[in-house]
Amino acid sequence: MSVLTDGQKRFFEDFGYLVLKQFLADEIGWITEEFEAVFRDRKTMHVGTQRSCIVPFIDQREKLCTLLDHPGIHQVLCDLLGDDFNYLAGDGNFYTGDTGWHPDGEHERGLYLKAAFYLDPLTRDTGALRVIPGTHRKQAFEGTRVRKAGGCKQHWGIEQKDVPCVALESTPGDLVFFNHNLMHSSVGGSARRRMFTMNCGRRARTPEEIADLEAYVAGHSRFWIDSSFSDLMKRTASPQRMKHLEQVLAHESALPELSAKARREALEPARG
Ligand SMILES: O=C(O)CCC(=O)C(=O)O
Repeated sequence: MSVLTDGQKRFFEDFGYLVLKQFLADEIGWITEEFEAVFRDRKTMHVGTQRSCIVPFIDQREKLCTLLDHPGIHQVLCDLLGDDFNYLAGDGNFYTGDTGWHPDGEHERGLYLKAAFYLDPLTRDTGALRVIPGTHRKQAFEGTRVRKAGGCKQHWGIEQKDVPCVALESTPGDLVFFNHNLMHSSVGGSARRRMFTMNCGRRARTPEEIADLEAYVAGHSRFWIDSSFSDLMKRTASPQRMKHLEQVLAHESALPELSAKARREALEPARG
């Protein structure tokens, strides 16, 4: 049974994002402890001058993997993407400072979204996610500069903080979903702003959608990973979870070679 109302589904479709206030209020304690444990286990020294990023993220701890099985989160993802949605990995971050305006994707087909878990209270000017509603609809903005808002200074002579937008001020326990094509940014965050994500997409059906999925998965080579998911994520998967991993697993055979190339060519894995 749907968790989202028809109005919420239409809001996501039309504006490209959806905030579920205090959706994880009862669980945010353990989620935050597990988040810290991943960085502790990895012995990541976050120095606060640049973003620290781990991919895949929830995969690193058995309990975090279960967020993909969480009845509420699972149902919202089914509501937005269909019951056979793909899980597409995600990152865990200590962000530092501002994030410039950008979309995460330029998808012409399918539907790709990000579920974002912000673990600190954030206001408009202290690092809350900012979005330009509707910009996931690429065609509607063709012939404008709005989907290139990163160039706000040249285009409009304004700072990134002054680009018209909605700031999704959040409290730990809120859950933010946004379409990968949506323009987003943040301003004024601390040097240790904690956030992790789960990327998901509608199951690919046509050859073109499969090609898009393969390109998306291949992009993970920048993180120097040979599979989109950890062994732990796969080993502990129930049949329900496996349904959301299987299409990616069937289309990631190019990843080891691409990652080997990335290791030869870059000094370190990408930080986002
Ligand atoms: O919170 C932020 O600073 C930006 C997040 C972001 O760009 C992303 O997850 O794609």
